[in-house]
Amino acid sequence: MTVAQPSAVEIGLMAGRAGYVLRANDRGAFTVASPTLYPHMWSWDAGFVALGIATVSVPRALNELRSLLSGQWATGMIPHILFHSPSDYFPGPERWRTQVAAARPAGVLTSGICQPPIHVIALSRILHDARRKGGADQELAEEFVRETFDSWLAWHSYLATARDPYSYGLVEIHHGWESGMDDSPRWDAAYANVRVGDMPPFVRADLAHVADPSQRPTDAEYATYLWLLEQKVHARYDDAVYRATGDFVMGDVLVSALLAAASDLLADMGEELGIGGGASGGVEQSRAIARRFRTGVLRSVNPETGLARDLDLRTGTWLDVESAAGFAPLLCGGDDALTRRQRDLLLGPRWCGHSRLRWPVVPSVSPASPAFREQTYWRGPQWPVLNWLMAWALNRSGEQEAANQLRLAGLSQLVDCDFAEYYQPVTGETLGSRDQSWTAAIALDFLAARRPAQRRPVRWLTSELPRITPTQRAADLAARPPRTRGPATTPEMPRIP
Ligand code: 2M8
Repeated sequence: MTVAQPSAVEIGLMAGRAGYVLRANDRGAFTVASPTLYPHMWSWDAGFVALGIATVSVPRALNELRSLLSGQWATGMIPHILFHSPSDYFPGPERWRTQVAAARPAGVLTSGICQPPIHVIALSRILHDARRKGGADQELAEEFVRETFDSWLAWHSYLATARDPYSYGLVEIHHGWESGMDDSPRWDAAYANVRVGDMPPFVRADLAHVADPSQRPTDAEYATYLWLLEQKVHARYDDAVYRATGDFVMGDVLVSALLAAASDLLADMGEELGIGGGASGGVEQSRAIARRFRTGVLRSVNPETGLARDLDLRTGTWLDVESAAGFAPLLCGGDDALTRRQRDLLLGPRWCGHSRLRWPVVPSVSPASPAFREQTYWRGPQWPVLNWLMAWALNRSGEQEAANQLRLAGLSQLVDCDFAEYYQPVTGETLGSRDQSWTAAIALDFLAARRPAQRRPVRWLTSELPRITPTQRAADLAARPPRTRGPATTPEMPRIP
């Protein structure tokens, strides 16, 4: 498929507007995930945000991660939301009631579950940037790694122990929100067995921020999410108690692959900086975590489809769904033949090369799958951060050409500068929230186009992109449907206890 590449002017505008979005979403020490729909700090969003900010300011990027760590629980868990100020977001801290948990942090309100461990991947990229810049940035970044090494290790160790008590090599998640892919068909079979019990009534706030409710999970799905939240509260956020009593216990391949990759990177940084040494030191622990979860991910692959599978740990059933999480082995590596097979599959006609796609970038679910839905959240739409992850993984495995293909197509998708939460894969329409921080952040990262030798300036990038004729560009723009936007709202301020 030929993709119309952005012009030099469009690229300049994109960089400026992405920087503006991150600046506007900056609340001082942290960045909100989006201005209205997600007015707090989300865990994996913060990782992407930090690596995007690092292209502009290393100190501010490090502060983002420092701020996230202020919410770390005594167990090592990094919670999925840090609530810094009141908002209309639901479920807020009143619903999470984390005061029942002994391990909660002091001084900041948080949710009681976690999200994919992307943070050390971001940190290693920030360190990479800082070293290129040298001087004060390099010193700051290296000092930050020394200062926080044990916190990241505690986070990874939490996932490797409390969330994999039987050493399966798959991180156990207790809520679909922990996968980051809330309503993905990955969880349909498991959710179908959940019977929602008695719980306090609720009013959803999210639907007020999108143009069309079909872009978000259904009410029934939301009730299930809140029911699992109640079960976590009843278990006092004790993982072992929840495991025995909760309705949703899944081995998540994507989380596991990210844990493996992040643990390797943590060990690399520890070695480079001479920290975490010794036989029982952090470097060795990190390598062991990486090995275990890489093995778990590789073991989950269905030999027929070539995709990794989640495991329902309550029933022992593999979950065969054609979601982007199936490419988990690309992220953690470990089997070169499989990496090549997954590269071809990802770029081929069931995925990025599917004939119906507006942009050849990673869809959340294969358009060839019966589970595919064009505009429903994690059931098919394209999430730029997923495309970034796959491009990052391909690059790391030495598949530069494939990585660059995803990067250039990803940049073309973002050329309207909406920086939407996600994209309708067939029409290219922007969906969900606009000015989403992580989308702006990965645009900056893609524009910075780090290469192994040296970081290239944006000027270089424009010469790499083939020019398009005005006629072709006009035809592309005319082919797009008109954009719809959510109503503007003035939320009431609820009380944070
Ligand atoms: C979405 O999740 C939140 C719940 O955590 C929501 O729907 O309210 C997901 O896309 C998640 O992956 C993301 O981190 C979050 C904020 O962008 O929004």
